[in-house]
Amino acid sequence: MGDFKIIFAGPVGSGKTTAITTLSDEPPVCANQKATDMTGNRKSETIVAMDYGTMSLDGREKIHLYGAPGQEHFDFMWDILTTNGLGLILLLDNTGKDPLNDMAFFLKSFKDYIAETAIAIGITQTDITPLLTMDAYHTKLKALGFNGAIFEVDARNYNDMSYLVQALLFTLDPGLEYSV
Ligand SMILES: Nc1nc2c(ncn2[C@@H]2O[C@H](COP(=O)(O)OP(=O)(O)OP(=O)(O)O)[C@@H](O)[C@H]2O)c(=O)[nH]1
Ligand SMILES: [Mg+2]
Repeated sequence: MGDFKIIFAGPVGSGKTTAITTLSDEPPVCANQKATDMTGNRKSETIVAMDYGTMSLDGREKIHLYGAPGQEHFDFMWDILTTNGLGLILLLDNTGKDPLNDMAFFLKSFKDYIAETAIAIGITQTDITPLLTMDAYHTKLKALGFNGAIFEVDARNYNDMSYLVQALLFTLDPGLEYSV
């Protein structure tokens, strides 16, 4: 079997870069990373329009982890990133202005991809303010006509994130047991 590819999406600050950093075996290539500028007189920081890391599945298969840039003006990247992907992990910031609306927006933006693959949703920052209950997210997800697992996660926590990846893989093939 070839390598797998999972896409992380979600609004600005929802934890995509953190999640990929937490999961990645190798130091990830991240957005907002300082790029060395040889000439020294151009801007010293550049935005890489995605995050990238890898993790191994069962110590064998490699999963490529891509973070779709949160800002909408990078949405042209989303199609490119999803090509041949295995599924989507949507991260939503529970302390955001309107996380349910964010959910609707990202489900709509990635609907073709989700229809072809699978989705698992992680609600981050619930340790800061548990504003919305998981029920509210489940109800919204159903109302929008989607199925998928939803978990409270801390993007900084390896177990939380690996559980979310496993939930996505399980949705794709309930017969398979992975140990990530
Ligand atoms: N308290 C808390 N902080 C979190 C959690 N998840 C992520 N963070 C923090 O939230 C901040 C934003 O996370 P990022 O990973 O940069 O978010 P992002 O989705 O990559 O944001 P953009 O790249 O701007 O779209 C970081 O400082 C993380 O450490 C969480 O569950 N709880
Ligand atoms: Mg980021």
